[in-house]
Amino acid sequence: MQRTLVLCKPDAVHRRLLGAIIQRLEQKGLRLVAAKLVRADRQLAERHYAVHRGKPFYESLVQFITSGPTLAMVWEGRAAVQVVRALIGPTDGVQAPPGTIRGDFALSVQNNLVHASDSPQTAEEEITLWFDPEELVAWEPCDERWTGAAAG
Ligand code: IDP
Ligand code: MG
Repeated sequence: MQRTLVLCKPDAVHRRLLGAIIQRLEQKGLRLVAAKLVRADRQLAERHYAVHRGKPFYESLVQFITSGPTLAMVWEGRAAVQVVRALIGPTDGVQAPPGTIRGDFALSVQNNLVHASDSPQTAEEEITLWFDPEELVAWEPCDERWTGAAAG
């Protein structure tokens, strides 16, 4: 089972879109295994976006991601990395097709609501960066007794 890091960036928190974003990941069948609200400091932001250091948008991006709370999450499921990238859509909200999170809710390139790991290797590194191991809660899907459908 694969895991991926998903961040709801400060614009998602400010715009009250956390529920809508989480709903899509849950509806797809992915499992939430960790979540916390974090105000990223500059060091965390720089480590997270190290690959973009030197690019024209880097400084603005670091400012943005440290500007308010981020909901950091780990989601698990079959091909979770690829599946979440498909659900969020391309980076630029203008290019992102309707039906994707960015396509439905974002018009900006920078303020595009969500980050998701782009490979299994990156996912491992990013999960380690944002979470301590004991913050990950592994669980199995419940059986029907939990829904009341079986024995009440
Ligand atoms: P991704 O989030 O779709 O993986 P990346 O290319 O890895 O996109 O860029 C990381 C983040 O940097 C984007 O999500 C977006 O917030 C920001 N970003 C990327 N390209 C630009 C740009 O050209 N202008 C402003 N911000 C950008
Ligand atoms: Mg990226």
